Amino acid sequence: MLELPGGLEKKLDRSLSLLEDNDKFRIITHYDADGISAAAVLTRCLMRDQSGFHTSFVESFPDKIPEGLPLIFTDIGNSHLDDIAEVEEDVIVLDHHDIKKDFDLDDPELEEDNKVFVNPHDHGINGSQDVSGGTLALLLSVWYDEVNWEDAVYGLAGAAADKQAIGGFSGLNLKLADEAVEKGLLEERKELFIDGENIRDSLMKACDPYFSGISGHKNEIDEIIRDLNIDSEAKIRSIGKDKIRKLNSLLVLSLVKKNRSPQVIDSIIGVHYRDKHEALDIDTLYKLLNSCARTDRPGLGLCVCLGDKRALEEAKKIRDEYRTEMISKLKNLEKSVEVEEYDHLQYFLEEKKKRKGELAGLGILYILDRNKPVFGITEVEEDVDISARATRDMVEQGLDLGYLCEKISEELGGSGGGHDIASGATIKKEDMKTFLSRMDHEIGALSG
Ligand SMILES: [Mn+2]
Repeated sequence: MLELPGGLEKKLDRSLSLLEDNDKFRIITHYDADGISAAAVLTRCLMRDQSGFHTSFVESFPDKIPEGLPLIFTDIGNSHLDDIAEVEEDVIVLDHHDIKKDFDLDDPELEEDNKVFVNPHDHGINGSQDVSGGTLALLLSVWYDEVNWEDAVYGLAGAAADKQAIGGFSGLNLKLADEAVEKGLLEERKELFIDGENIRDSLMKACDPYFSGISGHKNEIDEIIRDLNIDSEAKIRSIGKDKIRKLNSLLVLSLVKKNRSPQVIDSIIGVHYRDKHEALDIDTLYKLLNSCARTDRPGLGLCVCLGDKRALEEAKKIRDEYRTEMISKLKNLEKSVEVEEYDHLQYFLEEKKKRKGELAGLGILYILDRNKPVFGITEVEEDVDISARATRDMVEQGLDLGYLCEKISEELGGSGGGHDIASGATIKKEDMKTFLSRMDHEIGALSG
């Protein structure tokens, strides 16, 4: 079994007694892919146990916490622990977002027996890199019953969706993955991974990773297929090692030309995991869940994780449409006409609120200057909604976007927060330039 910090084990044990004391739960989860992953793991755990459940996907923390059923919050909740502490019901919070506000998780008054706040940061675990909502849920479910190791692929997909697999899993994610491999449930392979139905489709719609000059470029892809002398309808695994190696060199070259980071380049041929029984791999699954989430179909994503084959087919269609849309947005971003630069940050405007975060994230990994954080901004009525993305290197040098987004947006009467590497804010439209120049100043101050 896993070795965990003692304090965390205690929290998990206390969560178990709440799981055992009740036979019906309300799961409230974040609507993104990691939130779907977390809900899926818990739902599968409860179903196996013949417990009832009611799962809700929320974009942000609910104004009014639902009453009447024991609650499990996943991938959300850490920003509202004081509100959660007030409710009557039994509550488990499994959230990997850092707590920025002063909140004493071990305050005896709050730590009544019927509330457990499982916060990795409290036990020396880096929630932005080493554990996600999905893997925190997996941890609890295997702690509850070892049979739930079968759901490893569903939990780890959440971590991959939160970009915690770039350069390989680490920390608690890696421990969980290793243990699932050890138990013979996941198969681990080091290979070139680009998902899609066949090589042409994979390259046409490759947005994560995005290969500059190849992704979405029909003529260039035709040429590659001709040069490799392969059938365009072939699956990548079927073309043989030599041709895979050649294809890999071309893809790596496109990343090198674009001055991408070593971690990004290395992760093209990285460790990929496949569930042995469900014939489902983590990368395909997290991209399906991501497409479902971004097109307002998180429930469909959950059905995929519950094994519904028709849901899987529907999700694949949605993924293909979503990738086609993203490719065209990424190509526009690459033309850079829409990207504005400050000394220490870059930003772009995006009309769709639910695309800007992912565009910013993919942009900084594959397209834009990788030495400046990226801000994707959408106008929403009187406000602007902002998603900010950094790289692991920047975070290692001391950048904490979650802290800065919270601080600067609150100074301007808005709200914000999140992870050090990925965060967001909402402020009044007229404050946008002030927000950006203050942010620019703060980021500049970090590098001295
Ligand atoms: Mn998450």
